[in-house]
Amino acid sequence: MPDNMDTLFSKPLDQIAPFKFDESVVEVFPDMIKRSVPGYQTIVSMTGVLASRYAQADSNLYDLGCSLGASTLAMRQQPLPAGCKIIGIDNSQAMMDRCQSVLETDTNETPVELRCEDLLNSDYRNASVIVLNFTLQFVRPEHRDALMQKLVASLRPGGCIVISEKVQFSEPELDELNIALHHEFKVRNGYSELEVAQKRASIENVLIRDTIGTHRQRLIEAGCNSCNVWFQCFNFASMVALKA
Ligand code: GEK
Repeated sequence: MPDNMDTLFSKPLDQIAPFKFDESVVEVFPDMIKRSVPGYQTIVSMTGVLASRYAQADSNLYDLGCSLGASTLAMRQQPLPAGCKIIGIDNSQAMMDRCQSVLETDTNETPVELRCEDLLNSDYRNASVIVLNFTLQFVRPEHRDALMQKLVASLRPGGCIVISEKVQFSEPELDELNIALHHEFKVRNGYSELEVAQKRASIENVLIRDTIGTHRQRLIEAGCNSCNVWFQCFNFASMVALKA
């Protein structure tokens, strides 16, 4: 079935409300994320490859902010050692309801548990892989360090964390350049200038970017031993951090 086209911001809006992951977003989500996030499909499918490389027998693989389960499915469709379980967490009930029906169409055998809860309050244990694909950016900045400490503490030695984010540049001229390139990317993917402007206004105080340096420092301070940017396009980057 073709994805429903994202037209949420196509008409002029009198008032632009802060962006929420509600039913209207769920309806258009696959189209929205593919046309808005450069490299999304590469990042999701390589998340499966990374998971397969670092997953350990009898451990948990977490997909935080799992939305409709794209990264969960990418992991589930790769060979994984015996006894792995994937745990998908998202605090949007609308996302989780749709995610459940998406997963029901997948026949792979690795067990998946979905939890509709705030990832800040979740219990993490016995992890070998933790994925945050475009999710940490929606967690209030003051909670990010403590969350990462909790996540890395739950990670087994030899495990990995995959974090994909829209990032900020410390140099204003580079930040401006990358925002402009991303804007052009969206226009070339069929969004109008009005749609780009209204979406930006809606998401402005909801999605808060960190620099790659801040992500790296947070991961290392939380107990990871190394961190690599394995994908970057404009102001979108995916990092993998390893715990020895
Ligand atoms: C993908 N990873 O397709 N607790 C739980 N979930 C949260 C929280 C929170 N505190 N804050 C935000 N979310 C997916 C895409 S989308 C990214 C992730 C985007 C959830 C939110 O409900 C949404 O489903 C997801 O994080 C972010 O690979 O839309 O740009």
